[in-house]
Amino acid sequence: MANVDLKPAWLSFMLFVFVMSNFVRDAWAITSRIGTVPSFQKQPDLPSFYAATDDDINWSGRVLRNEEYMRVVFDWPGVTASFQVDENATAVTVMVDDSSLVGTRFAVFYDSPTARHRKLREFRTLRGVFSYTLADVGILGAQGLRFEPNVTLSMVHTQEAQVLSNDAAVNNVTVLGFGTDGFLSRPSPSTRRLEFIGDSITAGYGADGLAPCVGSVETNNYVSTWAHALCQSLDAECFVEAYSGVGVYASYPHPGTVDVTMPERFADTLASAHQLKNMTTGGLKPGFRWNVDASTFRPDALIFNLGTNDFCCGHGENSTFVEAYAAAYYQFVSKVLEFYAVPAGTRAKDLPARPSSPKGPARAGDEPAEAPLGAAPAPVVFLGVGPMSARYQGATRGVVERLTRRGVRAILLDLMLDPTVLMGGCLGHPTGAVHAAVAEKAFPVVEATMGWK
Ligand SMILES: *[C@@H]1O[C@H](CO)[C@@H](O)[C@H](O)[C@H]1NC(C)=O
Ligand SMILES: *[C@@H]1O[C@H](CO)[C@@H](O)[C@H](O)[C@H]1NC(C)=O
Ligand SMILES: *[C@@H]1O[C@H](CO)[C@@H](O)[C@H](O)[C@H]1NC(C)=O
Ligand SMILES: *[C@@H]1O[C@H](CO)[C@@H](O)[C@H](O)[C@H]1NC(C)=O
Ligand SMILES: *[C@@H]1O[C@H](CO)[C@@H](O)[C@H](O)[C@H]1NC(C)=O
Ligand SMILES: CC(=O)N[C@H]1CO[C@H](CO)[C@@H](O)[C@@H]1O
Repeated sequence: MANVDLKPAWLSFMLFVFVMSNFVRDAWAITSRIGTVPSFQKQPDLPSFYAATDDDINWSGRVLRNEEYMRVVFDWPGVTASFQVDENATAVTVMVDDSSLVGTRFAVFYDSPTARHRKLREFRTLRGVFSYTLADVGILGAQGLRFEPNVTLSMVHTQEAQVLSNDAAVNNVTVLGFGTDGFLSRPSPSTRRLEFIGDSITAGYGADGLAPCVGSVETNNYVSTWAHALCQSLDAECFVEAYSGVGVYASYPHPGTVDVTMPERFADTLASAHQLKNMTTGGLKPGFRWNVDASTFRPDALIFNLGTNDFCCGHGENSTFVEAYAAAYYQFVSKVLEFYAVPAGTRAKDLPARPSSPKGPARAGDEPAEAPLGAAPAPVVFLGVGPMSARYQGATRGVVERLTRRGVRAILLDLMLDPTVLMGGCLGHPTGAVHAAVAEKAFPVVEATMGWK
């Protein structure tokens, strides 16, 4: 949750209230939607159905592919399905089996040679198996768009597992497939790839809310974040691992959730894997291990922003803690770089397609004489600080310097805005407008460093 300095008794009480109010509101929302205006409609019969595991559908982000049942299961925010639609289609739908308690939300984007990143709509799912319209001639026409050659549709998951239900067993989302009267095909591969690793800021906690409010399916939204804005403005394909409350060395103390740090969660295919503690053993429910496969997805840059939660609660005044944070952060970044290291001797044709070598304005000493972690250049590392607090800036700068000494191209990414800017969203989090300002600040730094002008 937020990096707000509250006294512990207040904190527990407030969190209790938040959890209960969420529950009541969500229960009400479900009942009212079922009773009055449902968010799903009976779908027209569409002649073609593409299974979620079909080769024509591209998934970005961590998903569990069930080839046997031809389904794709996920719960991290930012997971994206994308595909091209031909010019004669009139509608595309998605069939979702949502096992979460309160439903989840998706945003749909349209890209064509003439219109970039146009948001068509957002929709909220219901528990159960239903179809939802992603796009049709009416929705497109209302925005002056149409199905034309080389249109790509992207469906982005905008919520976090932990908001959907406290029960890890019932908060995943399964996509069964896509219906259409046209043809779907794989989009042309993106030449720029980013991986974001962050906390509630990157997950979009409370970004659609206006304070006072708390995180919920209504107020949280990944597509309102600085991370999503950067992916779009840089035309990059993104993998996102973001989890509210998470820290590098210590997560935000929250009575309702398990204290797991990002270095531990990084191994999870489903963000919910670590959500439940086994009451008998005290151990965590094992999840599906995510095996980083550099031949499938290898980011050009890793963009971390972790520390807002670590430095809550006065931890910044504890020098032992600050040192432990810096050591854990350095180790975590090193570990992730190791996952993406390509063994010496790997033939170029075995590597994923990469853009021509970045020739950004590297300061002398930034660029290693030779890539130290393998045959292919290691991803550039950005360590973000802000916009909720700069308390972790000093320690994070130390991590950047240590990585740089080792030959890693590491950059401190300053995401702090003018102190007069109010975060405005739920529990001290940035609103979509503030996120946009953060992205605007980060954009020239990432663009220049990566040589992506
Ligand atoms: C779309 O329809 C036109 C006219 O019937 C046809 O010439 C064209 O080949 C169709 N395009 C595709 C991708 O099927
Ligand atoms: C669509 O993409 C294909 C191949 O990527 C290209 O040859 C064609 O010119 C594009 N058409 C339009 C209208 O942009
Ligand atoms: C997803 O949720 C369903 C229904 O609660 C559960 O049976 C299933 O095991 C979950 N799948 C995964 C991969 O966790
Ligand atoms: C908890 O751990 C015990 C012992 O390993 C196991 O028998 C039990 O099934 C676990 N419970 C859950 C809910 O995973
Ligand atoms: C300072 O942080 C260390 C490391 O987390 C912890 O063991 C110690 O108890 C903390 N000291 C105080 C006074 O909180
Ligand atoms: C065509 C396209 O965008 N392909 C992407 C599909 O997803 C993988 C990751 O799973 C990317 O690496 C591809 O670039």
